[in-house]
Amino acid sequence: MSGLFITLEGPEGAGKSTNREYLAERLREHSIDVVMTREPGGTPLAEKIREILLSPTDEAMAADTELLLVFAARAQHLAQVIRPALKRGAVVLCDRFTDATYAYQGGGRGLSEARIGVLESFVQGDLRPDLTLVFDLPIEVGLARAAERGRLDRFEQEGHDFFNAVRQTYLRHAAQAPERYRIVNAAQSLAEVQASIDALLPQIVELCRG
Ligand code: Z5A
Repeated sequence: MSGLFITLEGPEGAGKSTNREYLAERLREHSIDVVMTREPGGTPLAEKIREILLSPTDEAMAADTELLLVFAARAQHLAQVIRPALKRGAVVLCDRFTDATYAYQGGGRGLSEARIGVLESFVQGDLRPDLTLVFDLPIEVGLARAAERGRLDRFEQEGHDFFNAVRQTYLRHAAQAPERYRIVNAAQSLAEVQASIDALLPQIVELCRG
């Protein structure tokens, strides 16, 4: 694989989608071939799985069901979008990936990292993101931003302890592998967050150029 795989992560309302667009524009100014995508989803079939994952239901979804659906969507996304894009040398900017599984199904739902790791190896082989930007902010700030959009999805209906575990898992993973992760303070104004991205841009462009 010759492309570059960049993921954007963080708790609810951290600004991943907004800043994915911003980063894509900056990279395109350097004539870099960028593919923007997201998880769960990124293909028509994987987007159907996303709908199942996000829709509130009367029947509680078992944590293992949630985990397997996340990886089922990921297998489809990898086959249809991510691997072909990397193969042709593109930069893939993906809004959430397996770090979200460790954060939500691991930290949030309490599933073991060993169990998640088995599926990670099964579905991804040795493919891992080259760079992960973690947009970090106090959970109350992120949830307030998400709530402004109106109806809450199945994850957004969780409580404080769940989101705190999600955030702490991201921060722990980032601390364990600082060469792969960059933490962006997402509690700042949008202009300040984008200035932080601008500051990272030279090293990201250098990575893209290999
Ligand atoms: N999930 C999982 O459980 N396991 C997995 O493996 C994966 C996912 C891959 C859907 O993801 C859910 O799937 C997710 C985890 C689970 N949980 N939920 N819910 P998602 O990424 O689609 O959902 P999300 O995190 O809720 O997305 P989001 O709320 O849209 O967040 P965002 O993309 O980080 O933020 P945004 O859309 O760019 O911005 C949100 C709002 O804040 C918007 O109005 C912006 O204009 C505003 N904003 C952004 N930045 C700022 C700043 N700096 N200041 C002020 N306002 C701002």
